[in-house]
Amino acid sequence: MKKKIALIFGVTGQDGSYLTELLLKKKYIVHGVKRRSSLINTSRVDKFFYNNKQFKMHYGDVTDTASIFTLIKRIKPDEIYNLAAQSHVKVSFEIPLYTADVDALGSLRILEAIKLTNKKIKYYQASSSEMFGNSGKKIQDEKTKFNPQSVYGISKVFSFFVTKNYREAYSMYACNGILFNHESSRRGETFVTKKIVQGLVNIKKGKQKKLILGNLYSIRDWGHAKDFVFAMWKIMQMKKPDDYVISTNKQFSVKKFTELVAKKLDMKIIWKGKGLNEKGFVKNKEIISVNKKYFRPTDVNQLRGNFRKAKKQLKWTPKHDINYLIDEMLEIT
Ligand code: NAP
Ligand code: G4F
Repeated sequence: MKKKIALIFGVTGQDGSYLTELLLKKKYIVHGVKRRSSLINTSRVDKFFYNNKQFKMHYGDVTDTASIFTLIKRIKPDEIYNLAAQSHVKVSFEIPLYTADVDALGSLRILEAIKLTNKKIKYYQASSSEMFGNSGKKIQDEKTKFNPQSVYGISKVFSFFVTKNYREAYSMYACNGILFNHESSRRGETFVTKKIVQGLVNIKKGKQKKLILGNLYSIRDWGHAKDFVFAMWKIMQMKKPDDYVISTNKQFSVKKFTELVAKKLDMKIIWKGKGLNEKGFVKNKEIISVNKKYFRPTDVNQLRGNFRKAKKQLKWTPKHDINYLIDEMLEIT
């Protein structure tokens, strides 16, 4: 039987590396798109697939329409996963136009290339719970109204609707995974979970004095990236394309996540003070403080996803809980 061919935009990221691993196990030929950078930025994939003949990388960029067309024409993929994004919400306040170019128009460029090249190619869009923003609902699902709080979230809403529109207007297999936060040992260092794990491990080893955080009271629904890329693949194997919330339906504050990590490192945190003066002490030594530079002009207060539709239709449930997530992150930090 002919092997399926997948093309992944954003292959060098956290999800790109887990998805590559999954698709190679499923006997796909995987093509990944990497960006040119002055230092090597492919460590997440080189480490695992460098010598794998079923895996190939190509230069490209979702801001470069010609490279998208060229790759799709040359590779002739069965499935395209668009994971490419300026994925940091806080950074989207600092480089909003660039963020919109990549996160909103990038998706449209790929969809248009599919439409003009071969409408049978399936398309996955990496949509985000940031689209819900401050929705006013305690639990969010596919029917919850979007109220995004950043250019990142707004760009993802554009991509969500453009994906739905190409599905409806051109009968394309185009679908959205609305993924809630998912983490792993491969998570980028500036996202809060990785920053906390790395910071506390370094403090424990005496390599770092303090961990400086922003909004400790922000609440997220954190899953494991391994489970979430499996959901991406499942979404692409359905008879009909559709949109699905992927989450754990459990939520924790940034403060609670910090306490859970500290406990596993045998560090008991005593909190003192309030607001910007709140500090965390271990054995009377100040190890955590708050700085306004890590706050966003507008933040999403709380997220908790209802994955009932994915459970029913995709037969998907998350396999790993927050304890597994923290253990894995601690083991490989
Ligand atoms: P990530 O680690 O930041 O990876 C993003 C990927 O996009 C990287 O490979 C990056 O390349 C690439 N990229 C950035 N700009 C690009 C451009 N102009 N052209 C081509 N590629 C570009 O993010 P992730 O956590 O794996 O997330 C994957 C996708 O899911 C993203 O779209 C993100 O917005 C979305 N998402 C993530 C979560 C989550 O909690 N992780 C939740 C919901 C949705 P470099 O390596 O060169 O930077
Ligand atoms: O880890 P974060 O930066 O993730 P955020 O903003 O929720 O976005 C991530 O998840 C989205 C899905 O909901 C993805 F679409 C997106 O691509 C990305 O993967 O921040 C989580 C929370 C925020 O409320 C932030 O204000 O933690 C708070 N926080 C508190 N101190 C901090 C910090 N965030 C960061 N990055 N750094 C801090 O020091």
